[in-house]
Amino acid sequence: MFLGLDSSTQSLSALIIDADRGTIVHEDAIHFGRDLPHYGSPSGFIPGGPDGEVHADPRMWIEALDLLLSRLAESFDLSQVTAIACSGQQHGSVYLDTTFSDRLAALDPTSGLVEQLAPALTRATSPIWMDTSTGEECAEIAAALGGNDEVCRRSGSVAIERFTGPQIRRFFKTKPEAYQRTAIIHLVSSFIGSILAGRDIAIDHGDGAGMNLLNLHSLDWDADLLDATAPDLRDKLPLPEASANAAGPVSGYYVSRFGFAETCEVVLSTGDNPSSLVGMGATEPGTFVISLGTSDTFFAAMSEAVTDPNGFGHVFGHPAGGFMSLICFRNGSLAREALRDQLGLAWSDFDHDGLAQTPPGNEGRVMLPFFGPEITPRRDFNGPVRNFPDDAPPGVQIRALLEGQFLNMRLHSQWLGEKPTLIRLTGGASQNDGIARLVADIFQAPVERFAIANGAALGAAIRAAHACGENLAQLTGSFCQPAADSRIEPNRSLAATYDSAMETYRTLLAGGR
Ligand code: ADP
Ligand code: XUL
Repeated sequence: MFLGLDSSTQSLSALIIDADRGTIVHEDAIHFGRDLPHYGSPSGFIPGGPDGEVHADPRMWIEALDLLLSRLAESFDLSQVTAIACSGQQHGSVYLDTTFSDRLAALDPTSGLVEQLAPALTRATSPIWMDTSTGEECAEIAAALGGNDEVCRRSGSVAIERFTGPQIRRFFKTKPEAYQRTAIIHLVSSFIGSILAGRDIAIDHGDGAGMNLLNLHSLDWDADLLDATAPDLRDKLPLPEASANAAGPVSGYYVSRFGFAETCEVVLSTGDNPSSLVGMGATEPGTFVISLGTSDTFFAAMSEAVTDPNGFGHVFGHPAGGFMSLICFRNGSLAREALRDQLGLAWSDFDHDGLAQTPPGNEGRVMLPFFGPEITPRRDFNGPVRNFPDDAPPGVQIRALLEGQFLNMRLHSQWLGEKPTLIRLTGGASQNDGIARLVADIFQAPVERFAIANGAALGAAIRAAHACGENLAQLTGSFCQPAADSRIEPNRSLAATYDSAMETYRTLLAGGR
């Protein structure tokens, strides 16, 4: 049995697999807003932060871990678990003083984690990936390196507001004494893994690459990026290591309190996107994952590490070695919902009154689908741009939005230099048949839909099994299966239509009509 944990924005979830039988045997989750309302974070973060700050209370993550494990121990014999691995929301960081390591080593199973660990925090709240407060710090880091091209060449991404390095720099600038008192900085994923292992564990290459600090060529912290970020930073960071490495046996706290075996191994943690790459069975190049959630994300294993010359996409470590791409599109479901509400429609009308009423390619009518600020490409908010009248019929608008979104995705994933042989679609909007068909036609690749709600926790459980010697391809083959009858083949006769729509889209984006 292998336990995967995922500490995401809104919840901490657990999934246990039986690797021999190929079955998921147990699942549970703590919803931060619902189960831990005393942290005042209905959606997993503290609302109303100033200047683009989005922070969460790390005590909430710690308390959730105790609560989840006590629930698991009530309904499952945890002594059967051979290994545990964690996944965490990327980029978020936790700041701790010199007492943290000793506290971890001496955890007392007769009292709770929060009271034992919270006194070590040097920063009461943790910036998370939704934080946009570090524009100035990004500019400073880029300038120190001689430009963003160099930051991207080394770290796989230009300096990005939500990435951990710029966040650390802001902490150093605004709270220099607290920064100085900080002995160790963890990512959410390595923080949770450290508590489980009872010692500070390494940061893996998957999540570590989301910091603007890891040099992807040497797979070590980059001396110039460290210097550009904050003083003495190397001393405050765990070492970067391969994701599949073991971190040591589970802490005695978990043996005494929840009945884990003393031999149960903790495997290094990784970020939720690298973990989902495994959980979606997309560990080989050629299979692209598109997740249509609040934002849309796109990720895939890479045959070779190339970076996005435009600076929109990211390169992270692949949890099984090598690299993966990740591209985020802020106007995902947010934009689809905005148009749905403007037109006063339901999701089912979206398909029937939208896509079904209009021809593929929309007779050349194209929309830049930005209903709010966008990060890929970077755009301040100025609303969608259309090459057709604003009062066109609903069907035209809907098709233009959806085609615009996937043309934008196709255009901004071209830097990968790879065409998909298969697309695995997940997230809320993947339920929509018309949307799934559109993805197949625009990318000219078969689409499989995934029912798995928790690809990141499944990926963590599979990684735990893989690190203990189980075969990765066999594991993904048995656990990462698409929903029955969910495969959609592309209509090959539409290839030219969408090549031409892409050119129209590109022209509109460049300011033409
Ligand atoms: P997240 O993980 O970001 O919370 P989910 O993957 O759960 O998001 O997706 C939720 C989103 O899916 C909702 O915001 C909603 O807009 C969208 N959604 C749900 N059902 C449909 C549908 N049938 N068609 C299109 N979008 C849908
Ligand atoms: C990736 C990112 C998000 C978080 C969400 O760069 O910021 O996908 O990992 O959990």
